[in-house]
Amino acid sequence: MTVLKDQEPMSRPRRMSKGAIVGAALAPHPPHLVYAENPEQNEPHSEGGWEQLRWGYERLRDSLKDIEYDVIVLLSPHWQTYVGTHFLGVERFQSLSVDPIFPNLFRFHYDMNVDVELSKAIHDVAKADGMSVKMMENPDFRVDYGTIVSCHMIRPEWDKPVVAISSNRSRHYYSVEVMQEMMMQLGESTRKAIEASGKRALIIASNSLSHRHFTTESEVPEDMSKEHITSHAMHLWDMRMIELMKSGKAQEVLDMMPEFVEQSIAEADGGALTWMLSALEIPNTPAILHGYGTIIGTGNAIMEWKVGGGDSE
Ligand code: 2X7
Ligand code: FE2
Repeated sequence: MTVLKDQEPMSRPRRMSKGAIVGAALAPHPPHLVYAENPEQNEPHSEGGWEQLRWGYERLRDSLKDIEYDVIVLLSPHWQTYVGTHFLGVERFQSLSVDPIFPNLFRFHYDMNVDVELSKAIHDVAKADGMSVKMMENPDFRVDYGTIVSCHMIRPEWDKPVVAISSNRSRHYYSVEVMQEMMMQLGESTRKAIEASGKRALIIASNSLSHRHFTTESEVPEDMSKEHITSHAMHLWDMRMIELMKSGKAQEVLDMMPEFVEQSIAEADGGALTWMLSALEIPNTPAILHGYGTIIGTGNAIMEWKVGGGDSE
C-alpha cells in the first residue's frame, strides 16, 4: 500500500509523455523568399516578389499555430555529405550565411539553437539500425542556407531549437534507388528516436520540386514579369507530384521518384522528401497545398501533412 505523507494532497500520478511527430511539411528554401521578406537579419533589400509562395508560407505558419511543438527536425539538400549522414551537434550556431550563387540576395545573420540531445538520439538510433552517421561538432561550422531559409520561413521568431540533418549524396555515388533505400531507413530511425525522446517534433523536408534553373538573373531579381517555369515538362511534373501528395498517395510519390528526379532534375534527389514520408510511415492522408510558385524557373510547393499528435500531459 502506498503511504502518503501527512497533509500531502493526493496528486494524479504523472504520466511519462510519449514523443511524437506532430506535424510535417514540404518547405522549399530558395533564398529569394527571405530576400523578398526583408527581415532585419538579411543585408540586401528588396521590393518584395514571389508573393504566391510567401502567402503560402503565411498560410502554413497560420496552420502550424494550432500545433504545439518543441523542436523542428529538418533535412536540407544544401548540407551535402559524402560519407554518411551528419547531424548538427553544437548547442548554438551564430554566423553570416552567404548564398554562393545569389550573394546579391542572401547575406543572412543567423543565430540558431540546436536540440543536441535529440540530434544525438536520432544519430544513435540510425547507427544502431546500421546506417553510417556522424555528429558534426565543429563550433565554427557554417550552417547551410537551405536549413536557414526553411527555418526562417516556418518560424521567423527563431524561438524553437532545430535538429539539422545532412543530405548524403548517395544518389550521386549510386542511384536514386539507393538514396531512397537509405532515406527510408533514416526516416524510420528518426521516428523511433523522436517517439523515445518524449518530444513533440515538426519534421521538414526542405526542397524544391522541379529544379531546372534559368542561368541568368533578370536585372531586378524581384521583377515578377520575368518569373515562370523553365518548361512545360517541368510544370507537368510538378503538377503530377502535387496531385499525388494532395490525394494522399505517398507510396506513388516514392515509386515515381527515380523518374521524377531524372526527368525534372528534382531537388528531392537529396532525400529530404523520401526521408519525411518514411518518418510519417508513408501517409495516405491528403497533404494540404498552401502554395505553389516558381523561383528563377524552379518549381516550389509548400505542403503540410496533418498528423495526430503525441500523448502529452
Ligand atoms: O536552393 C535554391 C533552390 N532550391 C531553388 C531556386 C533558387 C535558388 O536556390
Ligand atoms: Fe535548393
